[in-house]
Amino acid sequence: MTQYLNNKPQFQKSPLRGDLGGLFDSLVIIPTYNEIENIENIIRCVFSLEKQFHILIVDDNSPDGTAKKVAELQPEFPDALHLLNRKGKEGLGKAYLAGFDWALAQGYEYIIEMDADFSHPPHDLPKLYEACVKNQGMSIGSRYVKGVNVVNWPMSRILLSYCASKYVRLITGMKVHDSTAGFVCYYKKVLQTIPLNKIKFKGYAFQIEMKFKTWKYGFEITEVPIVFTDRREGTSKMSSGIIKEALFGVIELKIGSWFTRYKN
Ligand SMILES: Nc1nc2c(ncn2[C@@H]2O[C@H](COP(=O)(O)OP(=O)(O)O)[C@@H](O)[C@H]2O)c(=O)[nH]1
Ligand SMILES: [Mg+2]
Repeated sequence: MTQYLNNKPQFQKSPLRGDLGGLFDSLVIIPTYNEIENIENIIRCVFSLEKQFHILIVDDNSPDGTAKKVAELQPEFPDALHLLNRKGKEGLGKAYLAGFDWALAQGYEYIIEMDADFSHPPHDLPKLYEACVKNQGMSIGSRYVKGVNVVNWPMSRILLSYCASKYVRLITGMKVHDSTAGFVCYYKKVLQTIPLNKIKFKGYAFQIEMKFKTWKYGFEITEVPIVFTDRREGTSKMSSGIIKEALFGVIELKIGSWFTRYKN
């Protein structure tokens, strides 16, 4: 059980991993901001899977008490359910970076990003994990491998997301169909190789930046088809600022890459 009260946690290695033949080799990081309607269900859903995953919730001090709910559930899942309490809302990118640091310090081999709102089907976690074990790079739960697999999103959001992926492909030359996807599994070496302290974006651009750098550092990327369903509970934190960041961020990434040596 882990609970940290500031953004610079002291890491203590859990005794559960390493010698147990990969039983607890993987961590699902779920960033949360006001997810009280989803948090218990998503945690229970992940722990009900046959393949064992540990969970780290990274909460940005949600006013609705999301973190408190997690803390209440921790005694039921000792050593498997972890919580990182951050001081305030800093965007999904920063939350994930804090989660990555924690996961690497703990020694997890496979580190997964997933939303709290059931948009990413938890039953696809084993499939995502297996693809990453196979390629020892990155696997992406992808909406756009074959056509468009999105349920319940308004047409405007589907178009935005789909066009964004085409735009990223065009500008960067990266052969990924769903570059803004937030359902991603990393082999730890990827996160140890990319200079995480230089990751600058926070929203969708964060997702694009991580994929772009994974690709630039020469890791393999596999897209696994999933069906993305819009949240049924709670509200989206998507904003026009996040779209703007992605729009200009992609160009910045491309230009930045001309001046960077990617040594693996
Ligand atoms: N810790 C943290 N989590 C966030 C923040 N913004 C969004 N999230 C979480 O990131 C995930 C995706 O956000 P969501 O609002 O569903 O974005 P959408 O799917 O693009 O509409 C959810 O689990 C949110 O609770 C943030 O600033 N901090
Ligand atoms: Mg969502």
